[in-house]
This record gives sequence, structure tokens and C-alpha cells, in this order.
Amino acid sequence: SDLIEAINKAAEPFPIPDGKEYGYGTAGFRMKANAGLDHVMYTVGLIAAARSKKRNATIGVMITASHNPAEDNGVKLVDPMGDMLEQSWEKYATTLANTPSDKLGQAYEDLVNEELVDELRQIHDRPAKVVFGRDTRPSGVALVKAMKAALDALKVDYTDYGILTTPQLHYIVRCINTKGTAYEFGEPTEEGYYKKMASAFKVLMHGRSIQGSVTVDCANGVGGPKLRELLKYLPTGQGGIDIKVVNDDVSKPEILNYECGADYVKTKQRAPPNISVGPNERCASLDGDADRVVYYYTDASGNFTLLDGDRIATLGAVFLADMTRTAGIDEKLKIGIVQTAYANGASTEYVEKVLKLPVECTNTGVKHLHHAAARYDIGVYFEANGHGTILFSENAIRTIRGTEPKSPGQKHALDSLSACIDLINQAVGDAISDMLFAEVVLAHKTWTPENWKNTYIDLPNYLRRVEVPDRRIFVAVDAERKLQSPKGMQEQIDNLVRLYVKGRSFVRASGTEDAVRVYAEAATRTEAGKLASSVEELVK
Ligand code: 16G
Ligand code: ZN
Repeated sequence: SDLIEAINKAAEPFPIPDGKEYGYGTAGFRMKANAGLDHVMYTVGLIAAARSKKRNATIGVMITASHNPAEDNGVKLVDPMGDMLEQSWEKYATTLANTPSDKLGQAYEDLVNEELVDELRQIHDRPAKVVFGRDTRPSGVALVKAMKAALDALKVDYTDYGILTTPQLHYIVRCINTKGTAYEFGEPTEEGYYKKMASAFKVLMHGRSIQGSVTVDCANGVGGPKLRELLKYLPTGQGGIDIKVVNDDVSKPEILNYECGADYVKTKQRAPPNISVGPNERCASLDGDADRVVYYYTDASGNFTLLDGDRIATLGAVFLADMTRTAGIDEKLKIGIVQTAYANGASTEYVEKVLKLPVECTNTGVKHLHHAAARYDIGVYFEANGHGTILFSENAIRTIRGTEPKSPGQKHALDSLSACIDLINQAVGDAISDMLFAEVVLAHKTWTPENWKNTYIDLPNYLRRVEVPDRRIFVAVDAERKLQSPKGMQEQIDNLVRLYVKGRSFVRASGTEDAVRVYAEAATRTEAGKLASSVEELVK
């Protein structure tokens, strides 16, 4: 047909390099930007269009490689509510990506026949709408062109939002799709994003003050200019916030994520070398697309303390549990915390034993945590590496916004909770929003970073990356806490773990790199190291 030909023709400039194989991984497609990613982008245009018709809604596309080096890039699809592409569609994304340009028309037609056909072809005839954004990587410009070629071939309506953080794009998608409904999310613009966040922040800060400043390392990525923009909307002085923005130079692509950013701080367990702050001053690091944040500080004797995603989760949970109690609605709302196997054992114990809240463990990757968290009224989810957010169910929103306060204290708690719903990005984990939320909670509790740290003491731990001949033989089950294959290896791990006080260890194949990861924790640093090394020996 004409459409098949139009698709094939427009795909010609974007061939698959010889021998290349693509996969829609944990966070979409990701690779060296010049290694055939333009072909992937073209096919993502096709998928986005089909998905838009299927859902009869606007679909988002975000072009970023997050914390990876500047020469990498990547792309992921965003579903109508601002969440990640439904998993059952990932196979289409992978199939189309691996289809040569001259066969793409037919491949698209196959997808249409499988997903978009009803008796009258009404689904297929629906108009499609796609919106997209990209991080500061220079390769993004050409990648956008490749995707537009597909959208033009299908005559799809689209809006290019230019440079955005990943969470901003997710926000915009959700705003567009909820407009005019009872769950309207906000104005679908960058300015709308800043305004919504700033006004919620002001409500939460009313009558409080934040101690000292917070230095924010933006990984020389998109978070820098966007955080600076947000600052124009935030109050300073009493009830305001003093944010010192550093590593926000996006004019030199090669310094993106270089010796800075959330991934650097989390994996190296140290502050970026170019940051200079006084003792006990709060620092936060964002990653390259600003969907991940970790905190840290250095004390007067030079000891570095990382306050990672587990810490942000527990901080948030403490605050929300207190607030729902004060608001008198704690009986009506079920709060839960979702973690992955990487969560420090001490954080899990703290949530269960001290906060007395349920904890759930899922596979690694935001989409898994997000879906689990959505089953609670207030679902707090964070990966240790700083990806995460807090979800409020429809029941929670109705209860918080519909309860008549009987005292000033109750009113304050209800207003605060209501502002949390707006401050915390409900679409996806958002470094900037998470950071403002953490600042608000610290201000409410008048906690220093040291107070925060002392809520529980992390078990010493190690994370090792092990290169193996074939990582696919490592099949993990039980939320990646146990190995099903190779046969017998789990028993061997269990035998090692038993030798250590508070020992815990697991092995899983990476979803983003050709390697296996070994995690180990134990009561002392030496023991954690020994356990990690002995499990590593098993795996090699
Ligand atoms: C991806 C995930 C991240 C996860 C990481 C694990 C998203 C947006 N990103 O970056 O959440 O922690 O993969 O990587 O879901 P690994 O499988 O290589 O350990
Ligand atoms: Zn990221």
C-alpha cells in the first residue's frame, strides 16, 4: 500500500549497521549515539504513533542516556499517564528496531493488524499525537530528525518540547492526557511544571525555615539550567530555600556526568572532587537527565556520608506517616514502601520494626517499583541509587482533599499532605521534586543531615561488577534475591552468607551492561568485603 511504501522510503537514510542487534531494556534503548541509534529513533516514531492510536491519547518520547557518558544516547517511550511504556509493548519496540529499513512498512502493518484492528479499522484511523523532549547531548538533534521522519511519513501530529529533564517530559504527557478530567495534573508546559512545584513548596514551607544551604551538583546535564529556572519561582529568605547550583555547565558535552552526578557519588561513595562545601553542609547530586538524586555530607573530621534513595524513602515515609496521623486519616490510608534487593538491610529493618510499615521488594528498574507502589494509598518507592517517587492513590487524594478538619493542627496536616501530592511528581521519579520534598521534611523536623543519618545505621556493603563469559545463564527469581540458575549456585551463596553476622548477598545479571552484579552486606566492613569476594569467586 501507499503507507507501507511511504514508511520504507522515509526509513532509507537510517539503515541498521551490519550485525547490530537492539533491545528495549530496563530503561528503553541505550547505546553509543553514532552506532545506529538513528534507525532505532525512526522505529520509535512508528511505535509511538501506534501506541497513541491504541490508547487514544498523547504518547511521549524522551531522548536521553541519563548517567551514561556524553557520547551515548538513548530513548524511551512514555505512556499516557506519564509512566513507562507498558511492558507488553516492549516486544514491538524491539522487533521494529531490528527490522531493516526496507521492511519497516510491512512490520508496521503487522503491528497495526495485531493491535489496532477492530471491525471498522476505527482504532487505526484515529489521529495520533506524540510529544518529545531530549537532554543536553548534542546527538539528540539528529536523533529527533530521524524520529520526525517516521512521524511525518505517518502524518502524525507532534510537538517538539526541545530540551527537558526526563521527569518534565513525563509531567507534560500526563498533563496533556488528564486535561479536563477530575485528575487534571497541571499546565502542560515547562512553566506550568515550575509553578505547580513552587506553589506546593510555599504551602509546605509556611512558617518554617530551612537551615543553611543545599549545594546541588547537576552532573553538567539538563538538570542545571532547569533547576536555575525553577529557582526563579521559589521563595528565598524566610520560608525559602538557598540552593547553590554547581556542575551546571552544559556548553561542554564532554564533561556531562564526568566525575560528578548521582551515579558517580553513589558508585564511588565520594563527593565530586570539584565540590567544596563546609562540614555538615547538605549536598545533593542529580544524574544526567535529573530523574535520580542522592544526598551526602562530610563531617568535621572529613568522614563522608551518603544519604541515598533508601534514606529519602524512609525520610518521606516518616513524614507522611506522621502527617496522616495528625490529620486523623491514618486508618483510612495504607502506606507502603517499595524497595529492590539493593536496599540496605538496615533500612528495611527500620521500616518494618520502627516505622511498622509494610515493605515490598521488586525487580530492579523503575517500572517494577512504580507498579508495586501504585497498589498502596501512599506508595513510597525508591531504588538505593536515587530513582523514586511517592504515589498517592485516587482514594488518598479524595480523602486528603475531602476531609473536613476539626482543629487547626488537623487543617495544617491536611493542607501539607495536599501540597505533597503536588510537590512530589506523581508521574515518575524526579530528582528536583524529590530534593525539594526532602528539604521540606528536614525543615519540618529541624533535622541536620547528621540527624537524618542517625535514624538507622547502614550495614557496610559492597557492589561488584563481574565480567562473565555469558551473563544470560544467571537467572534470578524472588525479586532478584535468589538465583535459579546456574544450578546449585544459590545453595553455595547461602552457605557463604551463613558465615557472617547480618550477612546478605545476591547475584543478578545487569539489565544495562554485559556483566553480572554481586551485592554483599554484613555487620562489619571487613566481613562485607570478604563475603563479596567469596561470592564473586563463585560467579567467575
Ligand atoms: C536502569 C534503570 C534503573 C536501574 C538500573 C539497573 C530506569 C529508568 N532505570 O538504569 O532504575 O537501577 O537500570 O541497572 O528504570 P543494571 O540492571 O545494569 O544493574
Ligand atoms: Zn536518569
